[in-house]
Amino acid sequence: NLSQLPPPANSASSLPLCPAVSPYLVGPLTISLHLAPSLEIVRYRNPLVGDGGGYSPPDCEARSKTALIVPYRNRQTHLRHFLYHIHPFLQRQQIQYRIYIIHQAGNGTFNRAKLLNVGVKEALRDEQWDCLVLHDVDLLPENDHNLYTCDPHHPKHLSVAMNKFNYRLPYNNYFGGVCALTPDQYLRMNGFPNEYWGWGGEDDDISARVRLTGMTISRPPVSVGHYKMIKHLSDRGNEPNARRFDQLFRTGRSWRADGMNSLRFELLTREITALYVNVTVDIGDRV
Ligand code: BGN
Repeated sequence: NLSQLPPPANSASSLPLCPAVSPYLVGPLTISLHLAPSLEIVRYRNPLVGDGGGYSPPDCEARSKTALIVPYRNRQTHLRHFLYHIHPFLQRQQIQYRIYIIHQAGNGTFNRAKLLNVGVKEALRDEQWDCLVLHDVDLLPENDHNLYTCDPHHPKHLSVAMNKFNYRLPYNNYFGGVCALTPDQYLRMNGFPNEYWGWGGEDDDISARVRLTGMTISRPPVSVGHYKMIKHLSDRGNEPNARRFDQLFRTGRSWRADGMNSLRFELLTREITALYVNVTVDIGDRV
């Protein structure tokens, strides 16, 4: 049965706890985007990655169990770059992890935040993850001191310095790109909004939810939170969402009714591939 995942190898082990700081971290990374590596090459380079893109450190018990959730449609070369880069990056951090690629079926308008809700729901069916990292497929972390673990006291924004914004935060409440929340933090804000179809605003809505539920954002230092965005043209099916200004204006009134508690979707397939779990989902379209 393809939807049944075996437990990660060391989940109930008697191994010693991994060190507080992984000895494998190297700091700043140089990323080459010359040719997108094939999935075979990525597999070959990551022999310890198990089915569904899962990994546990072989010689110590991880301090964090992280699910990486990536909204996706029609970005094959990005996905190959992403997997090639992210698997070794996460292994150097000595965390236990699995990667979920949440693929929006059909040609309807893209909906990043709703796909993230689906991903969280599907990931939490497998395992009691203690950290959810919500990740755009076109962003590659450039420093492995940027830990893919959660801050139990604050939702964490990881992509604080992206090349496309000249390695600075574009504005104070920016929460787009990559963030890390515990399941508790995530559920406290009723997850993410389901009604932002197309580009823009959904990350600002999520950021508003953080404040509306009495939390504040934590961030790594700018020098550590560097990301390279893979260049691309704007996508068909992800045109700017003209309603985003109105929607954002109403978040304070809508967040309790729009989110995890109103999430509806049809799971089409859930496939365990060698490097990730592929969840293909029909999330409908803007009404
Ligand atoms: C903002 C967008 C974000 C986007 C960042 C960076 C909106 C809402 C209306 C103010 N927000 O302006 O979604 O991530 O730019 O590109 O468009």
